[in-house]
Amino acid sequence: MKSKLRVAVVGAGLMGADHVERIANRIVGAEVSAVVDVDSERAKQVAQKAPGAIGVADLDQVLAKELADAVVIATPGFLHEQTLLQVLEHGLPVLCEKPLTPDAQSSWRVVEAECRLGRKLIQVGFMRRFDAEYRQLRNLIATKELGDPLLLHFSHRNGTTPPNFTSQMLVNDSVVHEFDGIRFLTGEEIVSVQVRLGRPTRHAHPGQHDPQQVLIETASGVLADVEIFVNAQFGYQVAAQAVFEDGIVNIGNDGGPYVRSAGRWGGKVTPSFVERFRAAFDLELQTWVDAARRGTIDGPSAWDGYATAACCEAGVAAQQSGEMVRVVLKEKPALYCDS
Ligand code: ISE
Repeated sequence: MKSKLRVAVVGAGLMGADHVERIANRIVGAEVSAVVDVDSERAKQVAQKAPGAIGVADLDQVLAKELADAVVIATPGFLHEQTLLQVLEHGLPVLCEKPLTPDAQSSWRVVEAECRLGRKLIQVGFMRRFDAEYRQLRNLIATKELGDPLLLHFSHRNGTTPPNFTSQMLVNDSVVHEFDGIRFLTGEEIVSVQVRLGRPTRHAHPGQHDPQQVLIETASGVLADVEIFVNAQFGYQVAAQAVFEDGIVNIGNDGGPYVRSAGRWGGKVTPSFVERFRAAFDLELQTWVDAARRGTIDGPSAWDGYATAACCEAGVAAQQSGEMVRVVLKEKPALYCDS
């Protein structure tokens, strides 16, 4: 095994820079060898966070010179397919931030390319699977300690969104996490999605409907509802309540110190997903690095990326029609049947 996995991080925006800092400071067995961004100045600036890393505008240069053993993709979703196929051609392990690609058809092309290769190299960045409480809830479902799960209630609240955050993005960019989360927690595929648009907040941007209520059903009939509210003002919150035959489980409650001071009591709300999921991101990256050094992945696969892309497509169609839309998946290739 190599002493350190040399990682090229593609995309030097918020998530890319966060991963560079994480790999440089907290991940064992890996180092950032290159930061790639069309804006080469920005790439160079972010590369300064990681000793020895170069900043360049083109991934080709890095791959041709064999400067990386693995790749993290943190560019906007519409750029993922091309980069994924390019990295697969070089046979390198890759951690691709969600979404795998923006639609089911392109995600399926990625799945097919990986199947032709015959081994799993793509892990998708669904970090909630690495959150301690998500894992505990999944375990409670798997062991049937509280009987069968019947209902899942999710709250997904962001403080604010930029003006270009469209109504479709509430599903594609935000609820994509609950689609994967439900699949992860229950071990089942999602079969239908419906979206209800009620009274919007005055804080919504023009053309953006916020909040939305997304109703979801799994193959065995578990019913889930997601409140997605992306201009909730107060800060960030991702929480869930699972209703079982023999009990109720809540996760994602505010944690941290409970302070009494100046005539008030309480704690702090996390401002964004970066802080809320810092530990999950760390574990996700460490798990991916450990697996990549063995030439494999250990987390959500390209199939999971494809299945959630199909749910998002159904979700956007449901937003537009107001109807319940069925999620139809292609047959799961043998490569993914162990997960
Ligand atoms: C963002 O892209 C994320 O991935 C966050 O986890 C999610 O809470 C947010 O709504 C998305 O915009």
